Amino acid sequence: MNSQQDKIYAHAADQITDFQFDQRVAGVFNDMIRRSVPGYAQIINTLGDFAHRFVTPNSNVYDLGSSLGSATLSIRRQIEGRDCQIFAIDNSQSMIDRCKENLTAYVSDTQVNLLCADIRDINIENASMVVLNFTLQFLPVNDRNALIKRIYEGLLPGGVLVISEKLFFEDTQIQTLLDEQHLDFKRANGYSELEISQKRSALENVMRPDSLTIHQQRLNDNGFSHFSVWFQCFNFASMVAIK
Ligand code: GEK
Repeated sequence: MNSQQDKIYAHAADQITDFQFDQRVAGVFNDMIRRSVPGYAQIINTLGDFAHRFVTPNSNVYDLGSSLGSATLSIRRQIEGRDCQIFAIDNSQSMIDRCKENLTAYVSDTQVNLLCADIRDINIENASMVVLNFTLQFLPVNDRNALIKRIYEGLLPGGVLVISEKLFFEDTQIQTLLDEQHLDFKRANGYSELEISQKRSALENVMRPDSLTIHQQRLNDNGFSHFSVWFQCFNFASMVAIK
């Protein structure tokens, strides 16, 4: 997948506006997410492995907040011949346009329905797998429970939900430690102090991480009976919940 290098916050801006998934971000997104999210490539690959295990014939798969389609592509490769449909949904038209190009670059017999829509408004049904790969953290906090409830209702028994998120830690010492380690990861990937601090300001009102306790509680409250973190690097984690 082609991507320009992310230089969006490389120059000092007079004013930092809230982060948006616009055309500029969509153009550099692959580079941005790989240099900003520790473990991203491993998580994407493993989503394919989960799909191989959990996706049942004639069922639906939902990739909620699909961006450029990395998760969808990884899943699609593992479920050929199962007569499934993937619903890849994002409310950024710029992401959808680029995602379409990425998906059509590969041949597949699995239908992908690419929709520009708010994930709070879509129907979820007959699902054997739902993915929220770094998307839930961008929803208003008060809307998260309702989405998890609808996902649970739309999943088939034995179906899987994978949620990857940046985590918040109530223990301030741990929060500071893991946050610093994440910043070191970004520095090691070539981001300057200016880029790091401007991006941080842009995300402040837009991305609100929950703690692991809140995630687990929300999943339990909505009926998921099996839950575990399956991956963690610093303050980034991926969780698996089974209906
Ligand atoms: C990946 N999953 O590469 N409805 C639909 N889409 C939304 C909404 C919403 N309410 N809110 C945010 N988005 C991807 C990465 S990025 C994560 C996901 C990140 C979309 C938004 O447009 C963006 O494309 C995506 O969720 C979040 O595996 O940038 O850290």
